[in-house]
Amino acid sequence: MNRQRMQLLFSGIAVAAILVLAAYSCAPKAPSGRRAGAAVSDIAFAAQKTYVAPGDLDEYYMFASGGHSGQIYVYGIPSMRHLSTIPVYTPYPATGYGFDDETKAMLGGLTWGDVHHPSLSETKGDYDGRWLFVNDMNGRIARVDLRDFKTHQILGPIANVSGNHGSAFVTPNTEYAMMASRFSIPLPKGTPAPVDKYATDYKGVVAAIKIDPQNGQMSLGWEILMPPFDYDLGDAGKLASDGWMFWTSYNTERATGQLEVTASQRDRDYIAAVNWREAEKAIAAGKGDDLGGVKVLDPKKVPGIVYLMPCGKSPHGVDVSPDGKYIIGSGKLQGVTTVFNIEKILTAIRNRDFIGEEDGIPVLKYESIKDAEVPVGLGPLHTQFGPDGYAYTSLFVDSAIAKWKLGTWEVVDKVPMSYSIGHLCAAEGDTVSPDGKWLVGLNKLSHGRHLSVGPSQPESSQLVDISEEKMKLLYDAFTEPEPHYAQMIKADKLHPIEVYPKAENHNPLAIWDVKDAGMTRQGDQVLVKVAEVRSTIWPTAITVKRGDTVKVAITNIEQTTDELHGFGLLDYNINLVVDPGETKTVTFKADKPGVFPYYCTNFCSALHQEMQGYLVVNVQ
Ligand code: K7E
Ligand code: CUA
Repeated sequence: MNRQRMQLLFSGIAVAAILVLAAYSCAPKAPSGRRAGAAVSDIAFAAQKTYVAPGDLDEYYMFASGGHSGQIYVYGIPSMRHLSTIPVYTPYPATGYGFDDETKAMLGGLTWGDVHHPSLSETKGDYDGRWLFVNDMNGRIARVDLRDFKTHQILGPIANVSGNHGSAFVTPNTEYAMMASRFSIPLPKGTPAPVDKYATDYKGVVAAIKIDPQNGQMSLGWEILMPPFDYDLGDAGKLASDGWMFWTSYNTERATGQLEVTASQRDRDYIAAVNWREAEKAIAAGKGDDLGGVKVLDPKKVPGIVYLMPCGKSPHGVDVSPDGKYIIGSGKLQGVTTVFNIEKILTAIRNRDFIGEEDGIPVLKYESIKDAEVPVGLGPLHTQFGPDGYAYTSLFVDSAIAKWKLGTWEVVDKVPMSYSIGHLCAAEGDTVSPDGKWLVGLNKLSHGRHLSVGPSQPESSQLVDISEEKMKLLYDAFTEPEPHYAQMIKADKLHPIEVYPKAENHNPLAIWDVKDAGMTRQGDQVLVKVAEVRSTIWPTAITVKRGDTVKVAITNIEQTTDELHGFGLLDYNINLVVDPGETKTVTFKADKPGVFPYYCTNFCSALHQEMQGYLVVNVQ
């Protein structure tokens, strides 16, 4: 595209953005605080649809990314009530996460992460309710166990991956969770090279993280060396496309500098199609080279594992239809989304219908592999699916969701979003059997739709009813930054525990009788076994010497739902929360002499306030 056309396109986008801004800044508000314009019958309909009576339960869980807050937020759908925050990459004082020895070790000294894509584990392409995997930009993937809604493992930062945005998408039987580099760098990591050598000396990788089917434990599988593009989003093939993994990429110009200009020159970028089963075989056959301690396949030497599919300029999302037949990718500056057909892709590969190559990777012919360009509207980003052959595409620039039909490619409905939607999340909307019913738009702006809270405005999530032909906007909820992706699972697929059964606590430092609480010493190493039960912290006093290393192991000996106890030791910046039946440890150097109170931070009984004791640190 030449410069003039590009400027035209950008000014078109700017005009659209101004129109959107104008539309919402002028929207009048009724004096009651209720938005004017909505008919009472619409309000009554929406209220009835979303109302979950006191004591009643929601139908779905939605697990939403917390972006650079590093957390996962759990919502009930359709009420949109925030039920829980699952800390993953950032310490979270509310649950003591990142303060005890175990979670501190898991965080490895890093105190934030940028979470984008929660990925529920799947069996035969359907959510199975076992685990939730989630990426962090800093080359990591975490596993949350849905039995207790806690983070149990953080793997990484993984070698060679830089800027792990295209992650943590799982394959249909959770064989792998995938990763991809958004920011190509010279490899192995730690090798400096000037930025002007970007096109030749910088590389991206895609990485496959192996998942143990028994316990969800992750380990590094293998990687594939990729040209220095920015790999953005991925989705695993399923059914018709099982065994394939797709990633969008931008900056196939291999440009540096002001990327909004330099990386927008070509009319087409690529979707990389990776045959992960073939890659797995190649690794087993010893075809991987060691790079940074990882087995890495080079497509130049191992043909048949990667192909490039030309796609509209600077694509963002890529989404595979429930039957696996269609791969949908959108140039994010375009007015259409492209539908590729897996049969056509496989035929083109068989016929070697290539138009060139990039670092030894064949480039397929666009016209041979596409089925349709669907005129969804401006700025298509992400697509989700319903049970009836409908697809829902978010339109960032148009600030709307388009509903369209797979196969006929007809756009049948649009609903405006307030404002600037990124991802969207339909009920089980990226499985082999989507539920329909509910769709949540995850918007980047909320301006003017909530009581003002100053410059740091919340983001907005909007609930849309997709049970009928016409989509209906039902509800606004406001979220922490940054609502990238979310997934919605039927509530009855999860069976969380509410206490940790005593029989499962194998911590050697656990005690179950207050008589066993107390202190032992070996030189300057002090071990304190603590029992917490309504409404005492046993022992009620701990006396140590300055310079001692003190390890406190706290067991909450309750087996009653909701009876959490805390352990706050203010002056030493210690904050533990121990669930019923759980044992946690914290180790610290008693370097401040004096008397320091410790107390229970979780309101647990009428005498919660009495649940306290003293740490005495003697000078000698
Ligand atoms: Cu579109 Cu990181 Cu998936 Cu944000 S990403 S929207
Ligand atoms: Cu235990 Cu408050």
